[in-house]
Amino acid sequence: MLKLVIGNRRFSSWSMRPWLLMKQLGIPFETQQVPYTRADWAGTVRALHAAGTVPVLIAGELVVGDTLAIVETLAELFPDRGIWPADRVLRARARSLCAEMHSSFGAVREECSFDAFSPGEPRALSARATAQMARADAIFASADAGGGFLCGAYSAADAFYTPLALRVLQYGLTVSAQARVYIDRVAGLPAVRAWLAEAEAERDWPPVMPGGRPYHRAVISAEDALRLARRWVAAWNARDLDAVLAMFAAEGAAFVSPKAESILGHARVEGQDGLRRYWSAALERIPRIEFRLEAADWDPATSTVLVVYDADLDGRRSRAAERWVLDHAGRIRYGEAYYGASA
Ligand SMILES: N[C@@H](CCC(=O)N[C@@H](CS)C(=O)NCC(=O)O)C(=O)O
Repeated sequence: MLKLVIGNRRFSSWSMRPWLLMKQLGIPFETQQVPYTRADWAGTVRALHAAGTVPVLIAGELVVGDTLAIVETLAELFPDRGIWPADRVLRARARSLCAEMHSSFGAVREECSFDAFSPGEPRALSARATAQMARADAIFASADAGGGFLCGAYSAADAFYTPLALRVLQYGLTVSAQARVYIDRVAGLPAVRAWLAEAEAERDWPPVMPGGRPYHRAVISAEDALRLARRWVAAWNARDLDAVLAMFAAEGAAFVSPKAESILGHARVEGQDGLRRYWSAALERIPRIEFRLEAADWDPATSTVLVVYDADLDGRRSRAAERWVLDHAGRIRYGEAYYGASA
């Protein structure tokens, strides 16, 4: 089975190209992801291929880096899939377009770096990037006249231009109506939709990237954060452990609390089973719980809710706060409890 090593779907436009091509043309392969937030990213990728970039294609003894070489290797392995068009004129055009993508469009790439979560707010471009987009526009618009794709049927050329087409949507770039037809067509392809859906679901960590950018799309509104906090308070006051646990990620949830430290001997509790054990033990020791919510502040940049409340645990009252980092599904992936002065 072929293996394609990729970076994060949210950011890695180069990884996207051969992945789309193989999916769209029905070539079976497995994906191995090396997430960018992994501490040893560069070493891991370099161990596979000395260039140290993704994507890398592994096909038996062949280990191929660089998208152009990957596409040529795939065309050799699967000569009947239409990776390059059968027609020699179209084939020459497809090769030329792929090479142009590989060597050009640098200013657009720099000014509008590929980000599947970018919300489409219009961005002003430099003169260089504007000129490059005019060229891209002509390429996109040329598709409409033919079979709907850039070189007849879907080929490597379309896979190569899809990330640029998506940047138009990610950064609200102005294009001609004809170019837009092509952009919407490729954006709606099943392989593209699958890539973007998986980008949403990628559970990379930490939630804030180096430089402070959030990894996850902001998943809820400020009102939702308040609703979440109210549900949480109601669930604890009702001693409804299932309802509390349902607010935490099904996998990989973690919670840190000084109370866990005193009950279990360690402050950090992991996973649904660990949380259930900890809170069951806590509920046994505390016959009466009464929480009163004071505030729930939502920070969309870090997908974090800060909950401030009064905690009455069997008559012992204290000011308290919890910080919850939400995952892409709006569940608590990481929580931490802080206890303050007596209320
Ligand atoms: N020319 C290469 C470019 C690959 C590339 O730059 N990939 C990016 C991810 S989209 C990467 O690995 N960057 C990490 C680095 O350069 O250290 C190709 O076509 O595959």
